[in-house]
Amino acid sequence: MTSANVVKVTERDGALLIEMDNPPVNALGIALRRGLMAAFERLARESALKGAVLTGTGRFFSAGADISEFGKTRENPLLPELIAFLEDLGKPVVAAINGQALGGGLELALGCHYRIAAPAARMGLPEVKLGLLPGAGGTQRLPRLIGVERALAMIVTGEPIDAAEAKTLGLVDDVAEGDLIGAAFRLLEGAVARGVRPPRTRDREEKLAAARADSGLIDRIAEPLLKRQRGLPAPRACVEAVRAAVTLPFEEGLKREVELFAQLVNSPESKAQRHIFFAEREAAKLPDMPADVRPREVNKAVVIGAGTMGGGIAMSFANFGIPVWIIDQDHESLDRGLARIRENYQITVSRGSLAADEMEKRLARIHGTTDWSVLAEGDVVIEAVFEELDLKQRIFRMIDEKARPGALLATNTSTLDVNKIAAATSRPEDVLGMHFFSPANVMRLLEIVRASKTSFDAIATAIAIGRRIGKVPAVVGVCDGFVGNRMLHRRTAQAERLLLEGALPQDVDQAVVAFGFPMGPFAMGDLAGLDVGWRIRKARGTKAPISDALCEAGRFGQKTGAGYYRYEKGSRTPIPDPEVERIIIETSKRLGITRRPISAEEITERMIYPMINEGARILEERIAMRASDIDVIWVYGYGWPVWRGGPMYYADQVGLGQIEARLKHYAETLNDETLRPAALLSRLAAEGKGFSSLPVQPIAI
Ligand code: 3H9
Repeated sequence: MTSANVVKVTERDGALLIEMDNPPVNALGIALRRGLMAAFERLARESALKGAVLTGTGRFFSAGADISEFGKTRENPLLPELIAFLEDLGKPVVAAINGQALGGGLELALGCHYRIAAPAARMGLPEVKLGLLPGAGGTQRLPRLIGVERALAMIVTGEPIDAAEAKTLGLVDDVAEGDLIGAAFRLLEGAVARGVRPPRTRDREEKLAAARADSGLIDRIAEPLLKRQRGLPAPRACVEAVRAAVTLPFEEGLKREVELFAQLVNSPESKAQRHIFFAEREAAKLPDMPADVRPREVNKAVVIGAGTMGGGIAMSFANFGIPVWIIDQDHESLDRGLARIRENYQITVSRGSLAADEMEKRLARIHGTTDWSVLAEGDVVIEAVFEELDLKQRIFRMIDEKARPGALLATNTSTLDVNKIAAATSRPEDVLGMHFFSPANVMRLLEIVRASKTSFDAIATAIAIGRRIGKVPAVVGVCDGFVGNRMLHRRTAQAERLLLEGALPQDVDQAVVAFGFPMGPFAMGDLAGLDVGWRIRKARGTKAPISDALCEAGRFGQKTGAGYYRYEKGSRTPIPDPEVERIIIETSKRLGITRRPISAEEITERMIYPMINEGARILEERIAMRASDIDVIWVYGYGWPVWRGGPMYYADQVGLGQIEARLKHYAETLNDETLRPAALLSRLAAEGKGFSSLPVQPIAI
């Protein structure tokens, strides 16, 4: 891409219109930076030119720096220099913010002398979500425009604001209804006519006054913001950079920002977060999908089953404007399900995260019925009933009879064979798994399970639906538990063993939380309910001695006020319980196991490494296309800390040799064959390679 291709410059009435045209998002890579610099230099050079309007094409002003350039040698002009040149140009430049202006894109607009936005524009500094801070002057210029309090909130949370709010805060001078570029040129004309020196954001000091007069202000504002960010380096650095805007002269503040940015860009946390950014976008790309495949049109959804899962799935559709029917076999379950949906929305409204009228709009999109004929209405039908193959097959026969030709038919099974479910229909090419995670209206992961006869356009449709309802789709193959739960089972087995060998639930949970998960496996078990697994084990004839013992004692988790922990009435805080300790010790004794002290290090390794080992097997079997898909599944479905980049990425950082050695050690000392290193893991370890060296592979069907 040459700079001439990505920047269009046209002359209009003695001024320039500079358009960034670097699809898909106008990322400020080297070609765009050079093109902009050339345009700004021309503006400076040609005395007949009185100023310029800078805008973007498409939905984006600019989504910021080109993230793929980080960690490589970056070429001049760098973004901070480009912006400094623009700000000092001496001729007015108006940013016409046509769409999203994010990160370096917003920083570029902050360097302009005036800003005008389209009503649909959004502006934000999301660098913190990549483990970074705004490194092209954003931490110095934004507080000068909107004050320290709001600037800190935007920079530390990374959340964007809309055009109306930007106007109220003074981030933009105006919002243009209608012709944005025309309005931008009128603004430019007015500035030229006034003949004043173009105002530089760097010179505006008045909004820093409050923080300068009160040395404790920044920390008071920052404290609640940082609390939510789990002690990560980037949010703290964001605060330090904003502090520099207040305490140092502009140039020195900029220097401090650059220093902090350089530290962060090389930090393991940011590298992991950037890995996940790209991995998330790869996880729905199939190497064998023909380029001309298009998703089918979807305007209406049908969900079968008004249970917790079905309700959450229906809410996901309604939240994004898609009307949805819920079918259940009896009125009572249906009414209970619909009431639960209303209750869930009401909780969100009472927390202030949803307006009451928006709740009503969403509820109005959800219809309940016991009449199976509405199956014919659905462009997508999602079955979310009990995990019983017979039942699901019966339902799919009914779906096959009634659903319209071309409808996408999905099962939300988390364990069953999607091929067997598809075989119950006369159109297995339309059938796949859409595995949502609980609570389905909140969790972002969507495992899309490709069965052996699923057509490409069915998969493309499921991906498109997933994106439309705010999910992160990852396409996987058929096996017991698919990718996420199959790996989770390895962790659960070790967690149970650790209890038998000498640990207590709180020891295991603490190690897992210290690693970065929001919750340990036992607190999570209590939240989900222990009785479900107990029932499945009884049906399958398998055992988990401690969990079984707890269930036999009526301890089903939070819902009974007791599980691996006890709970005070109305509280969700787990409290270690001597009664549980007694049950655990007794079970160890009954099974003839001598308990021993177990270190936090051993717990962490046995919580993490067996999952990585299972991930390797999953790759061997071509259930996943890439190691990074597994990372995405764990980050978005199971709370794996994003700053550790997912299990397979983490494994590469630790070194596969080390992981292999520890697994061998545990397999031998614990006499546990499930811990034997997978062949793929051993091969890569022997070659000194990581999972990231593996080429993308089509899913085995
Ligand atoms: C920064 O600015 C640092 C500065 O402060 C300092 C510098 C010195 N770079 O997400 P989509 C690609 S840090 C490179 O599917 P959407 C993306 O990979 C940056 N590539 O579309 C994908 O590629 P592919 C601060 C980028 O409409 C394609 O564009 N900015 C970038 O769902 C389409 O993306 C951010 O953190 C990028 N900056 O969402 C914003 N952005 O098609 C990051 C996107 O090959 N970006 N791509 O898979 C986003 O949040 C979303 O992409 C966005 C669009 C909301 C913009």
